[in-house]
Amino acid sequence: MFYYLAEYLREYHSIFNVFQYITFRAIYATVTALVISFIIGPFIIKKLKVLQVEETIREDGPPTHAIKAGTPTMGGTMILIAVSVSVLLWGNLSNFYTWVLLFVTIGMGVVGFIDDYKKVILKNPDGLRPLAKFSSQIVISTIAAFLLFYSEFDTAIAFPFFKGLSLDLGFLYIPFVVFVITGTSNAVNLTDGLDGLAIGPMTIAAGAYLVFAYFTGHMKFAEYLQIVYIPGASELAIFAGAMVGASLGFLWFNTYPAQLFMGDIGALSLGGALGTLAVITKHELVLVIVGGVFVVEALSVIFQVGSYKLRGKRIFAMAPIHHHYELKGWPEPRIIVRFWIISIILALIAMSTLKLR
Ligand code: 57M
Repeated sequence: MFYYLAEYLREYHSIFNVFQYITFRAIYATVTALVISFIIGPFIIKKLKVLQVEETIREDGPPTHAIKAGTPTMGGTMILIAVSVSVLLWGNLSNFYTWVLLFVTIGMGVVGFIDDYKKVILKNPDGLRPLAKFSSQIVISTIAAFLLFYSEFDTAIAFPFFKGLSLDLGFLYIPFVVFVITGTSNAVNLTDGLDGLAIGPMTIAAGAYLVFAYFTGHMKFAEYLQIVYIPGASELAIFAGAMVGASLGFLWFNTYPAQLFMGDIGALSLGGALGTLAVITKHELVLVIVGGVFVVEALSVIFQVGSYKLRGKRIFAMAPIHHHYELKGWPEPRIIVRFWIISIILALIAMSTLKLR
């Protein structure tokens, strides 16, 4: 909105030109989403308590979680509002990629909402059936993949660290995109099991993708860094900025001991958004590094289930891996902050791939 308003107002004063700059809008999209979260956070927490949208803690989990019973959940609503309003205010709404990203974020949010609604309001502990949940995620990411494919999006994937090495997947790019978006959405959901554990690495990853988006859509920087140039991708820096702001704002309330959980509505949508950002900025494989914490959490479940099925033995005391450390006796804040530290290191390594090629 401000982008268009400024286009009109700059006839009257050159100061309004500043609203055309992506860097300026990305910064203020971040600040706006943060301020929105601070303003609506307390109100949402109060409302969720009144409506009794509160977490029931599973009895087979780590015993330290029992005191978390009754914590308001579905705080992802706040994240979705903060991101969407900020993007609508600061984004250039003629940008096709912004709409693809909004579609995936809100679409995954709807799937998460149905799951949460069944669990929390209808008191059905199983929520949405796994097959229904998974197929809805596949449908959303397939639509996104087709939208990109038919907009003649580059179907080659670039390899970090190897200059000029890329692999054109052609039509196979569609299942690849579906895998990246659905996989990230689920990996973030699995990570969301301790206060601030998912939202910390999410803030850091969105920050890294803000940088990737800016460079990928900037012809000169893309040429200088020898990365794929995607015209229009810079605009996603505004979306990534809104994600950083909304995530920090949510962390304010979700930090240990949490006053609010994000629920599936938050985890699935943020994960979907991160996967889509990775696809459109052509930094899909780098996501394995940037989102290393999410990858390890998901792998711990895959290995645990695989090992149990094949050998009848567990690898971890409990999966996902954060539960393993809890059962080993690590205090919750220690696990959380150490995972954040690892995320920061991984994001720095990922960003170094811009030069190391
Ligand atoms: C969601 N949800 C949290 C909260 C959050 C296949 C299997 C590995 C699936 C996995 C699973 O169900 N994962 C998906 C995990 C839950 O958090 C809610 O869910 C939302 C995210 N979807 O926003 O609303 C609990 O996590 C804790 N929590 C916090 N702080 C937060 O900020 O403390 C969440 C957010 C909350 C709260 O206690 O209630 C969850 O963990 O359930 N299943 C598991 O993770 C289970 N693992 C397991 O069964 N492992 C097995 C096999 C299957 C691999 C094994 O190791 O042998 C564990 N989770 C629980 N109990 N709760 C273990 C048992």
